[in-house]
Amino acid sequence: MDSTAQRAPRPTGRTVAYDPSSAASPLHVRAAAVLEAGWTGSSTVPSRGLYPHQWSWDSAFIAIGLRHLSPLRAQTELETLLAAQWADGRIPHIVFNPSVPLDAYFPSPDFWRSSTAGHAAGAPRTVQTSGIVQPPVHALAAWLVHLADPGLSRARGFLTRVYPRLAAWHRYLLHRRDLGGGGLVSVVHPWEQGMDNSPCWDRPLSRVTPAPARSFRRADLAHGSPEDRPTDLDYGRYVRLAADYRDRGYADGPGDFAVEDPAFNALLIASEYALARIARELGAAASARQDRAERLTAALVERLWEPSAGMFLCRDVRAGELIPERGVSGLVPLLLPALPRDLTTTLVRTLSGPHFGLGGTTRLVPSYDLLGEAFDPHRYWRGPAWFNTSWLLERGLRLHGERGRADALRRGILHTAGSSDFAEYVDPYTAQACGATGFGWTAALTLDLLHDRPTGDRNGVTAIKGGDRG
Ligand code: 9WN
Repeated sequence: MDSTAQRAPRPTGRTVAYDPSSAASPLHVRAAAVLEAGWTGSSTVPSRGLYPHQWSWDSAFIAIGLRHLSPLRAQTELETLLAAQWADGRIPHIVFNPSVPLDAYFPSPDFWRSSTAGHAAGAPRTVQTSGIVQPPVHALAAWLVHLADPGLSRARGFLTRVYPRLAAWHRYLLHRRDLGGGGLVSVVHPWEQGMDNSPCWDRPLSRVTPAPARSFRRADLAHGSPEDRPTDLDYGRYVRLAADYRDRGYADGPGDFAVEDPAFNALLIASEYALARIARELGAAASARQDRAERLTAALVERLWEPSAGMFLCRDVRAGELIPERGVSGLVPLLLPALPRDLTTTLVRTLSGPHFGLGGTTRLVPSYDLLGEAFDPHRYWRGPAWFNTSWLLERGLRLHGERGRADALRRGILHTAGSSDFAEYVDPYTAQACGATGFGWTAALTLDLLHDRPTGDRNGVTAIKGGDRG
């Protein structure tokens, strides 16, 4: 039997026996071993070497997989992140582990200086964090984690505790980050959108004066080949943007970089649907959230859909125009239930056409246009395929009834996760592993797909479906 087709058994206990070195072990055992190795006692690192702290959207994806091994750990993962929330509602993109040496990752806590520079914005005093955010996958993750063991969740008051924090997070994004004035959220740094080095940022980033290379020391190059990582020039710009934001006390407003991104906003909408479900479960009114999710979907179409590209594009808010680059982010809204039918059909066609090649030249979804001038199959977010975006698109295909394509993508994800040793990302043509191996969300989302039943109710899909009003 194809090892990727196996179903993981229901977990029987908290710990999992494994042989981490054996590629012959079943896929779910190997995936569980990755998560076990990354667990710090209260959260999971994306990668012990390259990313040794807690990252925001990584933790959300990790919780989605971890719930199949230990619903308690998955709840804890999210609660640890939410404990570092700022008083203004933002969830920081990194929560630093104080026992990790400062030079293990750059920018380190002494760069962000959250508890002092972020004081006015309400940064926590006792934990050090970054001051920017990442995509809001958290409410979706919280709902899925709840569904894994509703009894435990209710007994621990999990949703009761996380709901107000998640609601404050969405309020922050919707009220403080509508920098374009059209109802959508803007990111103010490429790290916020999560696809750091995408060619979609090249144009807005070109207006940013880079920080001098000698003013900072990168830690990432100790772990990966420079050809696979962002250039020093790009890093200089990342550092400048983050330092300027910090020096403004992390106050939101006009800055050099503001982009409305389709994936960030689509994930917010999916999470609004999840918050509606959480509200309903807690006996609170949910219809306003459902309405908001539908209004946001309409704003997304209005502001970011580009018919001639057959997909969504990013909007450069400062320049007041769409950015003419096809990134995978522009396909992620396929995840949304209220997208007009003609748009979902077009998105599926674009996904399978020459720009992304799914089902033809590629097995996983490339992060950027195969035909784009800036395409590079190995460099960070400029072409390689990541597992989280492929997982999101697998969910989207399934949601819209594209079962054959969803099944093929699922097989591609599972096979590649195993063959690449749970790589951070892969060459979209050859599936050659790039970046770190034993990567957290790759293992977690593998587990999630292994647990998904071929027929019947799929939590991951129905959770983003919207559904009944309350
Ligand atoms: C900056 C942790 C993170 C992911 C991002 C990925 C990368 C960091 C970096 O690693 O970003 O946040 O140093 O490049 O691009 O998506 O969350 O895995």
